[in-house]
Amino acid sequence: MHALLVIDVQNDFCPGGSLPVAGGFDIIPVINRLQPLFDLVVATKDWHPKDHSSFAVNHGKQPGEVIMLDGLQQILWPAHCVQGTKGAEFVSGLETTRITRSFNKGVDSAIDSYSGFFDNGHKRATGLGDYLKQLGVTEVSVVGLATDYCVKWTALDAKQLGFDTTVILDACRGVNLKPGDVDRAIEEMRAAGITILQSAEVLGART
Ligand code: VGL
Ligand code: ZN
Repeated sequence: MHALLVIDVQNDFCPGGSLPVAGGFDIIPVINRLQPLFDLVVATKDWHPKDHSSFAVNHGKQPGEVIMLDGLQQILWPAHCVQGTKGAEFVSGLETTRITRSFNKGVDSAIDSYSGFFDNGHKRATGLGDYLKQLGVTEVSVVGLATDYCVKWTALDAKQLGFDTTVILDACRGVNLKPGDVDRAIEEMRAAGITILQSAEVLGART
């Protein structure tokens, strides 16, 4: 069983949103084209309470500043993906009928959660890992937003959990808070044994 993991394809991460990732909309048709090739499609949503500790405004600070939070370095972000808001909804062009389940992350005000599997302290699981294992998934391909945060940490955790893990690069876009962040994320994933592909390679190999 090979699952496609669609990470955080939400309005706030696309142009016009509060934490826009350049080119975010460009990945939507790519993800839609990929979906039918997989046995299972599962999504995640960044799903923060309004008082979330990753929001700069909740500390009277500016986005981009870094603070220590319960022993972990935390980048402060503009408020984004607040539960129940338009910004937290899937981008409207995303095909959602094949998505069997969506897992919410970042729901605890006290800790951030870049990975779709665990919070940043690896203290609490979202349920995604158990769900995939119960269904007999052995391989995952990761797509979505953002390459250098939630895609990267989801892929690294997937690999660590024993899934054969691929990231389909042109079905992802990154924040690049610092120039080169996306390139460094790709190298980090490769070094961890994650396969990096382009969608054409996946579509070509399977159709
Ligand atoms: C993300 C920053 C803050 C992401 C989520 O989905 O990559 N990035 N929250
Ligand atoms: Zn977030």
